[in-house]
Order: sequence, then structure tokens, then C-alpha cells
Amino acid sequence: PPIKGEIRFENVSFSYEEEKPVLKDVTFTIKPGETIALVGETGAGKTTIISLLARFYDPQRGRILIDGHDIRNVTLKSLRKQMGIMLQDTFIFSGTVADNIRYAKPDATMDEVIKAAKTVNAHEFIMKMENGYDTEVNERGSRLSIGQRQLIAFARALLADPKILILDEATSAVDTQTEVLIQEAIEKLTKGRTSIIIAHRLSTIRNADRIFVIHNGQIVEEGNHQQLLEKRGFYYNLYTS
Ligand code: DUT
Ligand code: MG
Repeated sequence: PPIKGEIRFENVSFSYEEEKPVLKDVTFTIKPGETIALVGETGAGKTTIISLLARFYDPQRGRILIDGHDIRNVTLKSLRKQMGIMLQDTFIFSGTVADNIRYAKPDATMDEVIKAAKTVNAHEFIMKMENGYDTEVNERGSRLSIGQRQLIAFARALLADPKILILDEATSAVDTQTEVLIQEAIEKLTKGRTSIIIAHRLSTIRNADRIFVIHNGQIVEEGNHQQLLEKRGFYYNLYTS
């Protein structure tokens, strides 16, 4: 059955090594279509949360549900099919730009590829490359800036059209113009799908429906930008220092 994209963590505890808890009894529910920003200092547990959701690891305690179903009862293949996961270092492989965009949907037509690229602001720079969509790129993504790699990953994700979108936002600085393109693209990508973004950009954080502040493996604050500022707590200290 088509999934709605509700995500629930129920008393989830996890450690990579014994005696060193990384997530401690984490409970939250994300409504279908909601966009959540995860923020918190380095080592807080943000990437670990999305790693558990993608089942790169399983929690030692608690459970994770999508639309009420424990994800341990779903095959990895169908689980990952529901998710578009974009990690910090964008995955580019040897092939053409079009191949890279088509990755998750190999039978996509050129029209679909171009439409996806246009939606996420990637079309313009692609057309400036020597062979446009047929330009060969490689694993190291030479010829592509960090921002451009990210936009290609966005086009790929959009084309795959997952119900759940997971984005570990790149921390690398991009120029102001690319920043705007990326921001617009994120807004389009998250529309109509449940999204969890490990957010480093204030613009992303402000646009989120809710922000979870992670500290020491727990959600210590939750709310939108304004609400959290008013609390004068962790979030306030993160964003006013
Ligand atoms: N950790 C490990 N092994 C791993 C990954 C992480 O021991 O393979 C530890 C490091 C840290 C904690 O787990 O103490 C949480 O790491 P995570 O990567 O989840 O932190 P983050 O919030 O994503 O930090 P950053 O903002 O630096 O990405
Ligand atoms: Mg991380």
C-alpha cells in the first residue's frame, strides 16, 4: 500500500559501543508531510537518528515505526525505496550528468530528467557545461562545485520521488547565489513529503515546520524558530552566540 510517511521513534536508545549511549530514550512523532530540522552541537546524535531510520543500524532498545509499522519488519529494499537519503558528501559516480540524475529511476526519460533538474535550479549550470546533460563527470565530481553536486543530488532525489526525504545538509560554504538556489530547491523538495533535515543553514531551519534540538542524545527542545528563541534555552544559545 502507498505510504503516508508518518515517522515515529518510540523510546529509542542506541550506542555504537557498549557503555557509551549515543541516543537515550528518544521519542517523537513526525506527521506525514511535515518538515523537521534537527539541530545541535557536533556529536549530539543527529546523524545517528537518520542512520537508524535508514536502518544502517538498529537500536538496542525501543522501536521505529513508519505509518505504524516497525521498520524491522520491512525489507531493506522497500524501506530504502520510500526514502531519499542525501548525506553530506554528495554521491557522484562516473557517467554523464543525466545518468547521475537518473540513478534512482534508470528508466526516466530525458524530459523527466530535465524537468527535475529545472525544478531544483540545476538546469542552468548543466546547460553551461560543454556537453550539457551528456557531460561526463567522475566520482570525485571534478568539474562540479560542491553546490553543483548538491543540486544534482536534489534532482536525483526529486526524480525518485520518495515519500520520506532525509538530508544531511552540507556544511561547506557555497557562494551566496548558489546558497539561494539550494534554499529554493530544498523548499520544493520538501513540499508534500515528510522531511528530516540536519540543518546547518539558518534559512533551512526557519522554514522547517518544527525544529528538534538534539543535545547529548536527547531531544531537549522542540518548536519553531520563534518559539525556541523565546525559550531562551539551548536553541537560543546556539543561534545568538
Ligand atoms: N559515533 C560513534 N561511531 C560512529 C558514529 C558516531 O561512536 O560511527 C559517536 C560520535 C558521537 C556520537 O556517536 O559521540 C553521535 O554522533 P553523530 O554522528 O550522530 O553526531 P552529529 O550530531 O551528527 O554530529 P555532527 O554535527 O558533527 O555531524
Ligand atoms: Mg552528523
